[in-house]
Amino acid sequence: MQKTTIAYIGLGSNLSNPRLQISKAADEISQIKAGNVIALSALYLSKPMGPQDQDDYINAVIAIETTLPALELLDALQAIENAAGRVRKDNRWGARILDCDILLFGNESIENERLTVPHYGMKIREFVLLPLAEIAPTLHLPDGTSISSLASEINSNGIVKLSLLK
Ligand code: A4P
Ligand code: MG
Repeated sequence: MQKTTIAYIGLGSNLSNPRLQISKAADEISQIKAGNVIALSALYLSKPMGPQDQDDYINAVIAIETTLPALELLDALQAIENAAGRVRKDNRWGARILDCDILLFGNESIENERLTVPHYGMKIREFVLLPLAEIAPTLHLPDGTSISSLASEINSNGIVKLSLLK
């Protein structure tokens, strides 16, 4: 039997109708072969981290169960980013149509030229921790840190959990 891994993916967008971009991305992720979506957080409206001359972001976290190895999952996510029209620019943390980051891949720690998992910024980003704690309150990082404790301690920086009607 093939190995199945639960992966958590952070989604972010602040261009070209961000709410639509995130719902489309979730839909496309559900169609990745060798994977099933097991949870999707609410959408969160967050202040931009990085340059402030850009719009607020919509963020969410999706959990999938997959038999793909991590690098193949990254390939699939980058194809989804590219299909959404993502243009990679040099401005660090600048505006983007769609960003799909692998936050966690099972309990693995991965470090190679294409992939760092757990994602390097996840412990200090409210727009990752709050949606992640919403769908996986009992989850721990490979180093044993509890996601719920990180989420309860982080400065929320004005993040708003959106209801379906808003
Ligand atoms: N890469 C390494 N590890 C990973 C991983 N765990 N998941 C490599 C995904 N990719 C990973 O990514 C650059 C390279 O990182 C990839 O080719 C992959 O091999 P990218 O998506 O092209 O570049 P990026 O996302 O612009 O870079 P960076 O530094 O990862 O940006 P971040 O950290 O993703 O931040 N503010 C709010 N409120 N919400 C946001 O979502 N996002 C950013 C981007 C800035 N400000 C934000 C938000
Ligand atoms: Mg990225």
